[in-house]
Amino acid sequence: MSGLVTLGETMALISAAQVGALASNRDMRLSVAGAETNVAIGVCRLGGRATWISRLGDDAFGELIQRELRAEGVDTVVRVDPSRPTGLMIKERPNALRTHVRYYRTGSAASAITAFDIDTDAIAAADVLHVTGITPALGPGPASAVQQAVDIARQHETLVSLDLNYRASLWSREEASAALTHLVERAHVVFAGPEEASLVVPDGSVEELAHAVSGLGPGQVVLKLGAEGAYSIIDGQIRKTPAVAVPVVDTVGAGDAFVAGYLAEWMAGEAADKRLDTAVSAGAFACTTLGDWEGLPHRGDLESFGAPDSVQR
Ligand code: KDG
Repeated sequence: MSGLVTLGETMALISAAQVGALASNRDMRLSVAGAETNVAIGVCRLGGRATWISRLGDDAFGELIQRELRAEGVDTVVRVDPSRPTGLMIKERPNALRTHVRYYRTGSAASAITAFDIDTDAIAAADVLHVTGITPALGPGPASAVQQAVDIARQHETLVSLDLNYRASLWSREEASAALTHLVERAHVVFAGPEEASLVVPDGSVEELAHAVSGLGPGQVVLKLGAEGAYSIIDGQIRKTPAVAVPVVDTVGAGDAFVAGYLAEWMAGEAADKRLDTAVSAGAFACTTLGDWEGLPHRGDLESFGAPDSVQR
């Protein structure tokens, strides 16, 4: 096995179909959501291979998640736990200016992941292990699983990629700071927004943050700046990559698209400029559609992206 291996929780996602208070919104849409599987799907759509390690409940949501991932070409190493449910996330737009996310994931099957769930052979044979700051926030078991996965990756020279992905509703900044600093020190590639970077280094300008994160050890530090593009320090070289301007429909999942674009190109042997160009294009493309992963681009999408508007007949 090669390609990317990731681990973490993927939940059923119920989204309100219309803008307005959830309590009076009758139309809901069922899908799936998880930062790590978003990256795995993104890599597969760009022509790479990806494997996801996790636990799911023995329920319809778990079945839906497995089915969607299989349909997207993601390999799964999943333990089905009959005693715990699959996690659930509800997404509402109380008004046109706000998206609000609520988790029902305490006690979920994935929150009981342990180091024993880690597939050593898959990580040893992989090109990249991708982890996020969400998994250690789920509890001591998932935190130890991430550590174990990183240990195995480092022993086998598998690239360790970390997206800080801070989720304030899962843990405090203090808790996150200690756990994530340790992970940053052991990662080869780190992705973060500026606010997330300030969890692990003193707050400052984008440049100061990137240099400070770089000083913790990772050879590739990529700060995601949304509409401003990206600021990176890769093998000591600083780059500012402009964003691709698009009409924004939904930004959720754009960061995962960015990471998928970067890592897919790294696995394809591409140089840093190409990795970053694909990352910003994939992130922008994902903003043009609704959904956490549905708008992740295929190769063909990126080739025609940026071309003048067209009517297809
Ligand atoms: O990165 C997008 C994610 O926020 C989403 O898909 C769900 O993994 C998720 C989380 O924990 O917020």
